[in-house]
Amino acid sequence: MSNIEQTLSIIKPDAVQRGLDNAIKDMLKSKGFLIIKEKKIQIEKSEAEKFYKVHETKSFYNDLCSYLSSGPIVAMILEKENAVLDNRELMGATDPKDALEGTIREKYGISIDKNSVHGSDSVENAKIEINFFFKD
Ligand code: IDP
Ligand code: MG
Repeated sequence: MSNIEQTLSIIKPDAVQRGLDNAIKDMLKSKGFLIIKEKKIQIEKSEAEKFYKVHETKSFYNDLCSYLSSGPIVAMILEKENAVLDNRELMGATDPKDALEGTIREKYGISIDKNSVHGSDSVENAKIEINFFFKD
């Protein structure tokens, strides 16, 4: 049975700044992801705080929100079979030094904070995050 899902992917400021948007999109497309919508934007810190609210008690929350709002990002709606988990697998571990070979973070991530991509972690959060960036 098919299980087509959508998930939210973000190419983070470190990767956009290094001109890696197309290389990352090519990795996604080569794994069968369709890019349904995309936009390059820079968000306010207050918007980053809303987006990452789940992390508000963490020590790194303030730096994380400053970082996500520090430069242009590319937000994308990705679609494919099992998109949420397959995107997490293609992204690799949060800390690039733990990310498996062939993953986006292994290839392009600089550090745990500058790890090049975001991806929704559940179907439920994917819906919330897609709505956050593409509600209109
Ligand atoms: P994820 O991006 O792999 O889903 P989360 O645990 O949801 O990882 O954390 C969100 C983001 O917060 C990470 O992508 C990373 O940039 C940052 N982050 C997570 N843990 C740490 C940490 O221990 N120190 C600094 N930044 C962190
Ligand atoms: Mg997460």
